[in-house]
Amino acid sequence: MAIPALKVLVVLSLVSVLVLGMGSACTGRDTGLQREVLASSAETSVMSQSASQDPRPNLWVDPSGFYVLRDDQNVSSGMFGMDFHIHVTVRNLGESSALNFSVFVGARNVNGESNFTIFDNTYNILNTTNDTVHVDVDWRLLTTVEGTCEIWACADLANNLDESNETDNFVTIQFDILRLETDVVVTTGPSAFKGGDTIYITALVTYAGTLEGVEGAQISFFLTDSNAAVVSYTETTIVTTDPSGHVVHIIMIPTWIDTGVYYIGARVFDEGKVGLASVNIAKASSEPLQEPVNIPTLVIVAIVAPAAVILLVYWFRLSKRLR
Ligand SMILES: [Ca+2]
Ligand SMILES: [Ca+2]
Repeated sequence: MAIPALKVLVVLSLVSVLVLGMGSACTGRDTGLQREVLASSAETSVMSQSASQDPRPNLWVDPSGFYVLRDDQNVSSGMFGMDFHIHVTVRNLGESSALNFSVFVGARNVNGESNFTIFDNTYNILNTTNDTVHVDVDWRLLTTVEGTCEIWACADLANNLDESNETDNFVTIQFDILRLETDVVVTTGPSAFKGGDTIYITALVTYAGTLEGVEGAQISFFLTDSNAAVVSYTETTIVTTDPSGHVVHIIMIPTWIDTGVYYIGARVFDEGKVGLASVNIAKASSEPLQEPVNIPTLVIVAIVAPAAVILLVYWFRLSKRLR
């Protein structure tokens, strides 16, 4: 039995030598790389300790989660009357809950001349790690002033929440407001009229080159002659298109107008469009062909007529005394 015991002892000794040898070989490869890894680990540990020591929340507006959609497509431009959807993603990267914080969305032009709020609301993020609030905003562009602007989003705008990082709460997207280009189709039912008649107009305003109606467009109508000159006293009041881009209105045809072919023009905001629909206007049947009395004529009549009456009375009294 002594011999097998000796064999086992020898084998164990050899294994021990091999293991120790390998261990010393690993130790022998403790190169600069290993020291760098260890140092890096130590730094990471210090950083994580430092971060973990800051108990404050930290709101972060994720730039990749901030975008403007139209019909579910990402867009960076638009025109008056178009509807957009703005999406904002806010995360709390901090170590405690972010309570009762605001999210504002706005637009400003790049010159800083105008800046307005599109949306604001208050949110809570109760969990402490990477929890997220998704803010969805419907926005209709209601300016015709073209130019480059920025859509912006800001978490905790008034800085009511003490955060471990206050510099990552604001993001912007460039957004170009394009000139409103429209097509206008005017229909009148009958196309033959006479002086003194009323023309009933139906008009459809669409984005140029499309069938999409423009809602909220301000439009007025007028008559032009064949030289595209606006006929006096025919411009209508301004009316606003409905959600489908339609509008109905009337034009009063002056009784004094010459017979002939005329055209109905329209003015969409400040842009005039002429020759949209032709109308044939005949002589007024019962009204005399005369220009309307204008204001200077009325003023002269108002001054001269009383003076004439006073003079007449004075002359009458004077003639009575002379008798
Ligand atoms: Ca922050
Ligand atoms: Ca803050």
